[in-house]
Amino acid sequence: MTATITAFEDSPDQGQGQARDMRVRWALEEVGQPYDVRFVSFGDLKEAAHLALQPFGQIPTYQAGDLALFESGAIVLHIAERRRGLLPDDADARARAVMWIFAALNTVEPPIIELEQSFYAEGDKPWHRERVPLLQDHILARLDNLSCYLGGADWLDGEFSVGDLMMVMVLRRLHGTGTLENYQNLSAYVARGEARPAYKRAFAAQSAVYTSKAPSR
Ligand SMILES: N[C@@H](CCC(=O)N[C@@H](CS)C(=O)NCC(=O)O)C(=O)O
Repeated sequence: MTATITAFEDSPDQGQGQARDMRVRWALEEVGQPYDVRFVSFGDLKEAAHLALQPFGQIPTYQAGDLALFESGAIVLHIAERRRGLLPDDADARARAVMWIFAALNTVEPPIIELEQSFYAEGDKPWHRERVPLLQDHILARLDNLSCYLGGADWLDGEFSVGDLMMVMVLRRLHGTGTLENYQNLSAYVARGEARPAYKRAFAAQSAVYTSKAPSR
């Protein structure tokens, strides 16, 4: 059964892998699950039809048969659970892979998003300039710990897993900020993720939307 996901018709980053459908596309490519994409505008996101699928008016969503899901973490975990390739066989190692999804989404991503959003939401406030270093420090504290934990390993827990997929996607949000470059092992970790054939296929499919070379599926 072919799943259908939603993605931006016109993404703010023009298909450079930051919109969260990229996480889902990558997971689908890793497990070899075919998918269709339904493109939505920012207006569509707030319409009743989309809100019935995603109560917060966001992308991505995932539909396959009777199942409809939202939240990129839940979608990616579902994909990983249904097909081989993203979760280890060993039960304890599977639990740890899931733990890393939560760590990426609950511990590492929030300060990154807070800084990003501060520019849109508070950029014009007189105190914003003073707040930025504080928000940057929150990110650096997480990166220090993560970098220390990863050390010289290729992946967070042995073989590549869905936990790495999510962590790489979260760290990629720092592209262009100069932050990741201070951590040689984290930069190499992200590059390792981006070098995976499944990542490349997902990225090409997302960016092709903007270069009008989208392969028909
Ligand atoms: N926690 C959600 C966040 C989804 C999210 O923020 N999606 C963004 C695009 S990457 C969006 O739809 N933004 C439009 C909006 O919030 O109005 C997830 O991981 O799926």
